[in-house]
Amino acid sequence: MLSDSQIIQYREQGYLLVESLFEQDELQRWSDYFESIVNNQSSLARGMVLMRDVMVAKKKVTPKSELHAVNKLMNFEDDPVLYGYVEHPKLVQVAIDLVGPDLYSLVTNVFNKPPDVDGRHPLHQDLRYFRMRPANQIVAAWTAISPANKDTGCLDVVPKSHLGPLLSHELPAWDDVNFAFFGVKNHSNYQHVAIEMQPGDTLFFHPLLLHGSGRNQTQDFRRSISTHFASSRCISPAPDWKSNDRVRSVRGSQS
Ligand SMILES: O=C(O)CCC(=O)C(=O)O
Repeated sequence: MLSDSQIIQYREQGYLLVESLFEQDELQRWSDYFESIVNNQSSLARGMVLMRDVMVAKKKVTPKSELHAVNKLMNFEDDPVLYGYVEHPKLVQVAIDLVGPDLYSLVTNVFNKPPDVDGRHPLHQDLRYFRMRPANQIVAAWTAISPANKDTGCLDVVPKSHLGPLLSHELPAWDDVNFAFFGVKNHSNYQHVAIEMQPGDTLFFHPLLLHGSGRNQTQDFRRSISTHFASSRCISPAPDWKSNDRVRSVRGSQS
């Protein structure tokens, strides 16, 4: 259960860092399983997509291994191992504390920022991708599997930016922009803070919070696992957002 001061911090700043929410063995299981999918030792669940980094796709970089080629795995709702993250009682409890009970998951990702590529993600607001409202009944969860720091390309956030409107987005004028990495217009004008995290730490953030991530300047992977939750009270224009093929009711979220 979150304390009142943690909930106030989330409401005022637009994000909350919960340290050590997961154990090392849980993270290892998800990480090993992710690697086994990339290395073709486990199969892709229905709808799962492995994304290659754009510099690898353009052959500007020759990856040292298949793991060095992949920047994310999307849509793991139908994978019981990885979806165990979304249904983890500790994660669900924090999400309930922030947006209320009866949750649905919207988006799922394992992020695998590899070395030797640009890999930056410009500042953006996730609400751009969601049809349901209100925004304050949606929350993102992003858990570090490996150390996320300024060297490996941790998340950067613009505190309190969730108090403003949904802004216009465009592709940044960089040479190598990964698929659909839209950023807010004039993204370099915003003052952001780096959120350095140890494995198991989890950042919860509001869908209007401006956030992005820098380049991985190390030879390690910066790996994380992430989802978004929305309350069943959210509504959307027809068709109902809950009828989307990737949306799932989160077991155990009624409590
Ligand atoms: O993991 C990252 O580098 C960026 C993730 C992100 O921006 C997002 O989940 O919206």
